[in-house]
Amino acid sequence: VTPSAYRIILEERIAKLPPRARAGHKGDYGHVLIIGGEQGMPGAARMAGEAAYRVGAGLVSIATRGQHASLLNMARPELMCYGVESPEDLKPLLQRATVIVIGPGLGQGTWGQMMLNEALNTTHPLVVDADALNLLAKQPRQHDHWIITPHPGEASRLLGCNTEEIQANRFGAVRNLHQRYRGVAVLKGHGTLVCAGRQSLGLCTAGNPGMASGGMGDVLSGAIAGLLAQGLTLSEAAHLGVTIHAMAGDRAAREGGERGLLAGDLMFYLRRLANLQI
Ligand code: NPW
Ligand code: AMP
Ligand code: MG
Repeated sequence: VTPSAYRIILEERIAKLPPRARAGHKGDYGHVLIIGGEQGMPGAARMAGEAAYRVGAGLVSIATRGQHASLLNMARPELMCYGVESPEDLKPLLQRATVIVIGPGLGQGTWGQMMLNEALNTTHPLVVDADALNLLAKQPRQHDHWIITPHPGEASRLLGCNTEEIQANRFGAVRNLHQRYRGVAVLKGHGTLVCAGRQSLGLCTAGNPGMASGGMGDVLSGAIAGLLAQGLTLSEAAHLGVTIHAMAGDRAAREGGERGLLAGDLMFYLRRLANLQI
């Protein structure tokens, strides 16, 4: 797929986003709650949150470890940040949100497990990523209202095989992920795949190896959630989120090269692409 063909794909997919009304207010564009940021990893939650804002979410909150809340709030004041230590702390935040992301920097300890158990009680659309997927692999469940976004390592845990087997048959793997976990499955990596049903399989050929750096997947989960928050279906948000994210990576690499590309460098381009400033 050529860059100009990607432009057409993006235009078609962005057309699914309702245009912002002149009198629109932040309540019209959804409220994303990111749950993550265990010891040492508040940055993952921050990047997911910022990406959700950069594709157009109205409000973004972060539920994180107590010691990280004020730090995150200072780093990106637009994010509302809450220290959450128990399921009771999380409940009111889940009620206020319209879309949930769980996983970026969540860790796999008791705190992360407790947060995941509580988050899975919600009926809101969910993006399940990173450590939430590693926890899910130990206790598999099915949902129709979630998007799972594993990289090949996480996919191998979810399917109980090794990474090489995933990479040897990526189409089969994404179909198996969808079959076993339901909802929408996104298998990340070079040539990201999206499976939203038995007859629905998408391949993204945009993106580049500069994107093989820490935090890149956290940006993707936030971007998908920001699109869900604006009313797209699970399938639409997964396809558009993957497209915008990969194209943003390509734009950023075009500016400064692949080597040394940071996940945070995508934010500027996410905004531009979400507004069709290509
Ligand atoms: P190998 O080595 O080939 O066997 P993990 P993580 C494989 C947080 N972060 N193709 C590969 O396996 C995340 O949000 C926080 C092939 C690799 O070693 C998580 O919560 C950051 N194989 C947590 O860290 C920034 C591939 O998977 C292994 C592959 C752990 O997440 C960083 C790594 O997977 C990070 O996002 C591919 N394309 N991609 C922050 N700033 O706060 C991956 N693999 O062990 O689940 O570790 O992905 O780093
Ligand atoms: P994660 O491993 O969760 O941080 O996710 C990495 C993100 O960067 C995913 O969206 C991948 O698809 C993307 N990515 C990483 N390496 C490449 C690559 N070589 N080509 C295209 N996309 C990549
Ligand atoms: Mg990741």
